[in-house]
Amino acid sequence: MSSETLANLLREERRFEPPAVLAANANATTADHERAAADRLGFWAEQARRLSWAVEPTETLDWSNPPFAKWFADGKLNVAYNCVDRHVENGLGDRVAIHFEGEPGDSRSITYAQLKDEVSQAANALLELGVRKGDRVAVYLPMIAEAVVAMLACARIGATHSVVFGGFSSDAVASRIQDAQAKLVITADGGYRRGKPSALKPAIDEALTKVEGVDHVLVIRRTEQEIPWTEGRDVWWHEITARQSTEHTPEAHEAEHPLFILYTSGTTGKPKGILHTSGGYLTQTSYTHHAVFDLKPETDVYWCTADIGWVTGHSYIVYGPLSNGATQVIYEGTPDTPHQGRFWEIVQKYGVTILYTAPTAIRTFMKWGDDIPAKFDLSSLRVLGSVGEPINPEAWIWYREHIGGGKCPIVDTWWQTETGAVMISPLPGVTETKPGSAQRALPGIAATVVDDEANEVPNGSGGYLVLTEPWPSMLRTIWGDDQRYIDTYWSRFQGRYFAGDGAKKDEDGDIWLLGRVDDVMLVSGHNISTTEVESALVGHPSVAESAVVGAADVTTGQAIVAFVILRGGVTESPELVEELRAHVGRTLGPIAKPKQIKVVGELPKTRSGKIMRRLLRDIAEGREVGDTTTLADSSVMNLIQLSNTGSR
Ligand code: 6R9
Repeated sequence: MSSETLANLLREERRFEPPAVLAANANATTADHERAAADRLGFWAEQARRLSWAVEPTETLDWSNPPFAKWFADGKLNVAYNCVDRHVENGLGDRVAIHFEGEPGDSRSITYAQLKDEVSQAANALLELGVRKGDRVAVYLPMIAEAVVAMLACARIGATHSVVFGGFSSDAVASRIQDAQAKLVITADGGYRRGKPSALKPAIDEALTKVEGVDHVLVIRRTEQEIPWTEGRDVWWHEITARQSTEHTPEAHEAEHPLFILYTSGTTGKPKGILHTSGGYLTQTSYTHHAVFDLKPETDVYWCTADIGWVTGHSYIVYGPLSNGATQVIYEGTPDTPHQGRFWEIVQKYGVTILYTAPTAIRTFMKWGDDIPAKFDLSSLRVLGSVGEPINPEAWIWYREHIGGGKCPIVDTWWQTETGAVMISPLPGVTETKPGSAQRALPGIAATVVDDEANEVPNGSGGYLVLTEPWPSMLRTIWGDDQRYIDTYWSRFQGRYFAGDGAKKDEDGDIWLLGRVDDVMLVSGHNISTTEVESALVGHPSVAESAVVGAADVTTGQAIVAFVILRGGVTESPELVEELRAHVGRTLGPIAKPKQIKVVGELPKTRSGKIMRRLLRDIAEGREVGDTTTLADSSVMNLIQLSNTGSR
């Protein structure tokens, strides 16, 4: 990286006041930031009291051996008890925990009392299969309610789960099973995707030809398709759970007991097993879910559209919402099956009040057209969330108008697998929002932007996002590799956590995320963020989505190459491409004008919706395309390469 930090090109002046009705009764208040700033550890000790502890912690943070943190170390609790049993004990057993909606249209509502029985039976089944506290269990499932039950059953007995995206290849599953030395795998025959059953178990069978140490495969029946079966190793979930008691006494585990490992692919090298532990993680997911989404568990219906295999599914489907006694929707399938209004039909059916989704989904809905959500009653919605990528101002405005009816605050939540919970976000009822900005570190969190020399940048400048104090839900290490944990996160800027994202502070000191530092382009000596150029392109009425990369260029070092998807009804022409280049020039300045613009039908994305710019760079530089194993749909690259041969 050159010594010049990220350019600050985008000007976005729109502002939205918090709605008065919401502000009057919001969970978060303007005083929270000040209170936490005055006594950060006291603030977190107070938040820890949201939970039920078998042994109350007397210690908040032990940072005597940085960067290895211990939070609430002398406390003991059971995470599953906190997410399920205590609500039943508090008389809320009849409250719906999960409204499950299958892709084919089957549905099932599960109360907290039923969830307690199912989690207890699953915990007893794991014990019968020889799983013990400290063992690792791999979970490879579709988006069904049993995925939640499986994770909570592990947490209950102190087994550490490692959820792998259903849809990752058998090689990806094998390497993750091996790295964590999982003893048991929980999978399903298959799940429904795009209108048909899609098999899962064969990938596990293949993975298990490559790794050792897995005693049993526990198989949930979902699609009833034919699957291979290994006698003695494979066990049907419905058979083993049916014979278990619905009683299971939860043991209290140490606050620092490993709760889960979740692998992030990163751009290079072996996947990193991000380790999260129990007490601090649950404290911060619980608090942030309460404050950031303004959850009122008695009346809200919450829906996070993430997959369980992404950290968002862990923190904001399982642990945050359930620890708060929320009622939530879980949807198995794709947003366009059987029609493009499926999400809005679900919002209408359940009266969803809080919706949490990703910019990639929002841009897809924009592309499909305003008339689709307009056919449904979305008036129940009151808070909208975004996560996974920077949200372009135009997508933000579209979300607000066409989904939120112009009345819902949008919380643009910045965080990572590594941070475990939301770190930077507006607070509904408190923050005056700015389209495209995650704005401010949450109470109890310390974030800033620094330059190459680790100096904090002044307002109005860009640089690297860092976290300057430990936080309760921080990763504790990379599974089995403490040195890599130190090198990756704590070495670039001494004593500070380096997130790997570029960011800028605006004139008010609010934070705008600019994308991964690895994706930043260096054009004629200027660092330019992919996010800002993409936002400018999506700001043009003809463009639905875009991805921008820097390709090697003899004169400018790197040249900006943009891939764009046009909105429905717009046709490609050389004039349009010229107009788009001019539009970026007008919006951001001549330096940011793309040298080339390629019109494509799809963009390569991971299962959590992140654009894999690395692959587009391969195309832009005429290289063979690299590793595509974490793509949601690997055929996309062939399509882009084909459409590319025709362009200049
Ligand atoms: C939760 C999650 C982490 C990376 C992160 C950043 C990007 C996530 C964002 C955002 C801008 C937001 N990211 N939320 N960028 N604004 N609101 O996505 O975790 O899959 O580990 O990805 O995602 O680049 O560093 P994970």
